[in-house]
Amino acid sequence: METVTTDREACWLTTESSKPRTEKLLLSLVGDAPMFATIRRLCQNHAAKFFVETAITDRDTGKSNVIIGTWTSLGKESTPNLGSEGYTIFSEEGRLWIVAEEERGLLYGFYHFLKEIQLGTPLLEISAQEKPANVFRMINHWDNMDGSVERGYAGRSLFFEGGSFTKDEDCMRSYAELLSSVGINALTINNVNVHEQESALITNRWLPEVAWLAKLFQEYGLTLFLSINYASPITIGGLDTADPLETSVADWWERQVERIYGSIPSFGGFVVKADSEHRPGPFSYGRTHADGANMLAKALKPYGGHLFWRCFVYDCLQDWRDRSTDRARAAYDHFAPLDGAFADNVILQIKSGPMDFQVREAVSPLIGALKQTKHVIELQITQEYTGQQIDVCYLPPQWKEILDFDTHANGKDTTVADLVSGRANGGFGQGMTAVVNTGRDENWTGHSFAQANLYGYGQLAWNPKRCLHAIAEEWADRTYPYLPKNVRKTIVSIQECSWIVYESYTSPLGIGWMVNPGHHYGPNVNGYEFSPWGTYHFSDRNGLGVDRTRKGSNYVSQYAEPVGSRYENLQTCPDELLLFFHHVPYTHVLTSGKTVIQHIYDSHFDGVEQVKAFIAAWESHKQELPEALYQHVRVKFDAQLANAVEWRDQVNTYYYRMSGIEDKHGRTIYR
Ligand code: BDP
Repeated sequence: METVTTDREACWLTTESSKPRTEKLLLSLVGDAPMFATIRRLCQNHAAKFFVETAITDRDTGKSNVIIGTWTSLGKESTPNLGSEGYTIFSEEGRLWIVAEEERGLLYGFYHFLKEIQLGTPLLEISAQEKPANVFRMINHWDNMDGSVERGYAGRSLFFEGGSFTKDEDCMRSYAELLSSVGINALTINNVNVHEQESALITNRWLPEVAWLAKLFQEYGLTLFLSINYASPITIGGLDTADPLETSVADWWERQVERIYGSIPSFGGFVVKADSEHRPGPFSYGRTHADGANMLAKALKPYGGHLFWRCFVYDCLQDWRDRSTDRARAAYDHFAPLDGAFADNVILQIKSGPMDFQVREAVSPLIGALKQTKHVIELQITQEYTGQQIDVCYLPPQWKEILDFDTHANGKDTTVADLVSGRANGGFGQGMTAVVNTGRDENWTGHSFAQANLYGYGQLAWNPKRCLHAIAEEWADRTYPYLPKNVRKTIVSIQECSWIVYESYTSPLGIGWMVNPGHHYGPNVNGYEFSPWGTYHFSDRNGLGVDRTRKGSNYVSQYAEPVGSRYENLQTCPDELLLFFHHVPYTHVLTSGKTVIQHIYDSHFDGVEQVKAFIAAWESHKQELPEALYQHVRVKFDAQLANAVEWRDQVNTYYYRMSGIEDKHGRTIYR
């Protein structure tokens, strides 16, 4: 078995100090919170290196300059209610206080302190009053027990290899630190596509290993969940059905859940992908998704467990037969009618867009349509459709656009962020989850710059209103403190425009899907055009795009008004989503004033030039960069450029041939 490398390359948490501080750190941990063991370790591993000397005591000797404790243990009067994860940092009588209601708040308070220490803030100027916007700030691993990672671009699984657990404690602790340092508080460790091997994770064969991991993660405020196979009663239980209304099935699940909680009292619950892409589900028995989910939720309920039930449900074997078979409609069509029918510990997990993590999609209309059902939004940090951690594609700007989107679900100013956090719907929004981008690569994420996507996800899940630029700068300052300021500035500016650059050389105007089937990297204009996945662009000699208007699939009607009408109307539909909603001629004029065909040519030529500009900027700093970092990024950039050129040539050539219209700037289109 391959060994897991624990000697990790720098990331935001582990970089050395470039400007050591002149103070001593005399830290008092007051009280008996079990979390203090974690904080002590974090202090020794990460904070101590910034100070000339560090000492930790377990009571306030009066000499300490930083004191950590709950309001109760410190005998202090509590400030405004910041909940179990919130914290306050303030200075009083020449000392710094990190205080919270509960111990998880202390952990996050300590991370905040650590961040400020890294950034060079004077000790007594550190001040904060924080509480997370979202209950769940979760990540989903798509890891398999053979060590492979579905849609993983950062090496093999951190958890599994060769059909077993890697069980590398140092690596697991580093990883738990990485996640909790950005406020992530829950995770699944195995793929939503649960194959035979992983079905056994809930059996006694593997429960001790799962329990070991769950306990370790719990020390960092992370709750462990498992993805389960809906058909487990058959595949591992020896029953001949998984019908949710069969008593034998419900009893079987109750027994499994009882056993799991017997070994893992902190267990979070299950994540289920059912009736989707060949996975089993309640449809096989003529039952609804509410029937399926509620049966499992009932088993989890006595232990406080949650059931995350994914809404990524569509028929992947049908073609576009009529308007009802538009794949974009599927999640809403399946789940909106079931609003209110789910148990209160079921949380529906809704992909951010109605299709599947494309570089640009409309926001899922199911978010806002659920008024009486708990739900989270699901994002994709792993760059399946966005460059696979070869191309730079910094995703927080995409997520921020989604979170700021006004659904009008309860009238104007009902943003996605307000819905998923529960602020706009009386707590039915339960937060955010995302398919993560980490693996066993030394830098965790394949491309070092891709670390920023995990960082940004954590920041936005904690506070969706945080300034994007501040997040990007903070990540760069913490990750590359040894680089001159101007180099960090270059990195930040590359990151900040990278999503739009990626969009410009790939599929145009929201049309999506022109990727190679299967692995999803690189262009293949018709790769998905003639297969039954529901992913079409309908290009012909007259025009292109998907008609989702009232005359087409009527998908627009799933939105609250006036959102639906804005998309319906060619004049008000935003350019970047035009082909997601409309089938138009090549000569259609965008609000930008360009024709669609000219936009396609221009954006593809520009996209390649932008990647060349990234490379030129990187080269201009060659002397200031350590050789390893210079090479690492340069190699990726070269691959990105080759990819961008291929996209440009295939897409432009294809549309030149389809439309017969010349580029008005007379550039050479590969024919
Ligand atoms: C798609 C991926 C596939 C996943 C699926 C899902 O290509 O590997 O299984 O999403 O979310 O994007 O279930």
